[in-house]
Parts: sequence; structure tokens; C-alpha cells
Amino acid sequence: MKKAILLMTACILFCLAGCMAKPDGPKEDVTETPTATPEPTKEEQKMTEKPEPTVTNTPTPTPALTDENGMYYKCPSEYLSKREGVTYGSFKRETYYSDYCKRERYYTVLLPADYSEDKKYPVVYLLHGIFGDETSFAKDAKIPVLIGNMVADGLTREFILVCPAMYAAGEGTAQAPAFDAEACLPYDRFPTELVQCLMPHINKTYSVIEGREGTYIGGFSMGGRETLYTLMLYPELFKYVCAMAPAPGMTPAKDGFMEHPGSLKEEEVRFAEGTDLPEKIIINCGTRDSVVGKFPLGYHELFTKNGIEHLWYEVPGADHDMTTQYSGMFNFFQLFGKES
Ligand code: FER
Repeated sequence: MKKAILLMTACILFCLAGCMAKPDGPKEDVTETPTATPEPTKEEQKMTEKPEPTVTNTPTPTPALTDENGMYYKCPSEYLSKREGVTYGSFKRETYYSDYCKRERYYTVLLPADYSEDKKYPVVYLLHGIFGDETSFAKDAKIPVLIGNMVADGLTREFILVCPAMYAAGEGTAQAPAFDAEACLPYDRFPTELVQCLMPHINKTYSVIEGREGTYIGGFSMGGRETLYTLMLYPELFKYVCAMAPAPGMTPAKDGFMEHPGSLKEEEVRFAEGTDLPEKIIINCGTRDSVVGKFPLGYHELFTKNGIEHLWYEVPGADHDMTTQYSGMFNFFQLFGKES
């Protein structure tokens, strides 16, 4: 009996101890797996998350292709490679008699690929640089390609390109170009030779739109300078003009090559009121031109000062090179692209 009482007391004590262990706590649900650390709140997540790299939708700016006047800084490269299905013209070397120089003179001509006497074409006279001749542009196989591609894309119309020999020395002289004032004089004779001899020859030899409407002139460097000089002497004869990196000397100047007396005084670089002026005049230059430097900028400033409207732009990064010339030609040839 004593044993039974002892056993019962032990049982009661055991049960009481068990109940008192967690007097107020809810019964643990043993099926629930306790989590070691609680889930972070959204706020905490935000604080601990590495910030996402900022994604902006602004694309890297691509440099503008043209300036505010629509002048292309560079000729797009696709215009300088041959394309399938486009036919290109080729240069021919021809002669004419120059009464002004009293001798046979050469020029090269690039006719449209499908030149036909049934059509009439405008003529571009394109003047080479110092020490060059009528073959200077003709040696560049990219020029017919540029023109053919521009015509194919409707950027310009078909035209005849004439590249004269610009050094118009007189009869019986062995004068040759050099960096001195006298040796440069035959270059300044060229505008008159062009108007009196070469233009009439071209007009009677090819099927051209005669007069200002179909006559345009451009040139590079020394050819750019003579383009501007031709413009000053015969402004009413040309509808479009393009001087690419024009060399100093149309007005008095001095550079590392020579001192230029100037074919005209600065104050003579203006037109009489009422003159029929070209519709557009382009002057350009490479920003890194190591030959003519800032002289083209000087012409631009002089034209501005003297009230001659023109389009001036610089070719980024270009030296005295083909980049400047292709850019100039690409803009020049587009000037008459809209006409038919
Ligand atoms: C001159 C600087 C440049 C100059 C002519 C040029 C006659 C022409 C360079 C060219 O045609 O490439 O002072 O004087």
C-alpha cells in the first residue's frame, strides 16, 4: 500500500512539473520548421540590395552628319565605292586651241555614263591644286564613282565634268608654277582663258545647257583660290561655286611659302549692286589643314565682312586632303541635284 501511495505521488509531481514548464505558452506546433532568420522585410531588402546600375534610355549621341545649312561634314563612305548595277563614266583627255595662250591646251572630261546628244547637261569646271594639271582629278578613280553613285541615288543630276589645265602661261614662255609672285601670274590668267577659250570650246563640243543656268565652278587649294578669283571677275556666269581649302593670294597675304601681293585688294572683294550673283557659294577647309591653314577661314571672314553671302563649313579632322575634297564635291554636286 505504501508503495502504491509513493508511486502515485511521484506520478502527480511528474505531471505538475511538465505542466509548469511553459505555463502560458501556446502549444508548440511541432510540424512547423522553425526558420533560423526571419525573412527580411521589403524595406530591409531595399536597404541591403546593391543598387541597380542606372539605365538611361538616351543613346550615345552620334555626331551630326550635316551643319545647320545642310552641308555634309564628310562624304559618306558608301558613295566612294563601286556598286553593282551602277554604270560609271570615265575620263578622257582632249585638246582645244587657246587663242589666249596661243597654243593647244589639254583638258580632261568626264561625261555621264549614258551621255546622249539628245539630252543637255550642265557643266562643272573643276580646278586642280598648285603643280597639278588636267590629269590631277582624272587620276582619282573615286571621282567617277562618287558622281555615278550620287546620280543613281538622285542626289545630283547627270552633268559633264571638265578639268582644265589651269596654268595659262602665254605664248612662247617656259614659265612654270612656283611659290613666287611672278610664277603665279599664269594662274590668275586662267579665269579669262576659261571664259574666252575653254568655255566656248566645251559649249560647241558637247550637248550642254549654256549660260549661267548650266555653268558651275569649283576647285581645290590653288584651284579654290582661282575659283574665288573667277567668281570675282565673272560672277554672273556661274550659278554654283565651291572653293575647297582655297589657297592664299587672291588678296594680299604672307605665309611660309611666299608673300602674296594679292590679285585683288580686300576692299575689291565685293560686287556692284544689282550683279547677278551665283545662287550658292561654298567655302570649306579641313580643321587640320597643314598647307593653307586658316586662309580659307580668312576668305570666309572677308566675304562676311563685305556682305557676300556664302556657306562656310569645316571638315572635322581633315588635312589638305581628299577628305576635304570629297566632302566639298558631295555638297557642291548636291546643289544642283534638285533640278531637271
Ligand atoms: C601658298 C600656299 C598654298 C600658295 C599656294 C598654295 C601660291 C597651294 C597649295 C595647293 O594647291 O595645294 O602660299 O601660294
